[in-house]
Amino acid sequence: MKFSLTSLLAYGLAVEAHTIFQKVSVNGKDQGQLTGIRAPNNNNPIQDVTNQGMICGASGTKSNTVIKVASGDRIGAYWGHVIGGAQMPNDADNPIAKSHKGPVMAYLAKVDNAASASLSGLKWFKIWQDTFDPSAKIWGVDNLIKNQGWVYFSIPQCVKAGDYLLRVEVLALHSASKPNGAQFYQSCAQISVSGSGSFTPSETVTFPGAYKQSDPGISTSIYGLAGQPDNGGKPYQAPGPSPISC
Ligand SMILES: [Cu+2]
Repeated sequence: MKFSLTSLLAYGLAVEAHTIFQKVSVNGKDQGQLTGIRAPNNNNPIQDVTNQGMICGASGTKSNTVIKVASGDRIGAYWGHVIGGAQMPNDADNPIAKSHKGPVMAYLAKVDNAASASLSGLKWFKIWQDTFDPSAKIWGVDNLIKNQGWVYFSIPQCVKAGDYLLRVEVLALHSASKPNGAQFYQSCAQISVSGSGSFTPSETVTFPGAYKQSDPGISTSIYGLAGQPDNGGKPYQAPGPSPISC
């Protein structure tokens, strides 16, 4: 097949300013690219909250590794514009375009075997989120960019030992006032947690199902009167449950 320069520009070189969660660190130790990760093969967002891709992204690569962590460990989740990070030298949209303001959230679901677990019917609970600071006008995504693609959170000390899928999500809200305009980016990490915690969540959610298109954190305009992405100076309510506290 022969491509004209125009079609190459339109398709081959089209730069979409999206992102992929693709790597984990444990207490600062990088576990390696796509190691222990189920990630989509491309950086396109899910824009339909009823899509199966809401679980761990569109099906793509799947590692056989299960990452060992202890409850209380500090987990880093790395986001890049494409798999590997930058799409080109000086990629201004790596790890994600600055326009893509929104929260970053992490969920766990207990599974028997993280390497082989099926994604359907899992019971998720939220362990962390970085949403929006109305006084500083800083979104979770701003902190992700400041940390060169990394977000950090701890596996709560109370979490019971065993295998889990760790779902980390960026919700980009720059077009969220349009129908199905919110962009959901998520992958999952396969982890095995050790420790003496005994927490079992009393409330869990499923994906898809946890979010509705009409949720105030999903169908929303983040632009204030001056056109800045400051949520009009108001607090922002992220979709899904509150993170567990223990
Ligand atoms: Cu995008």
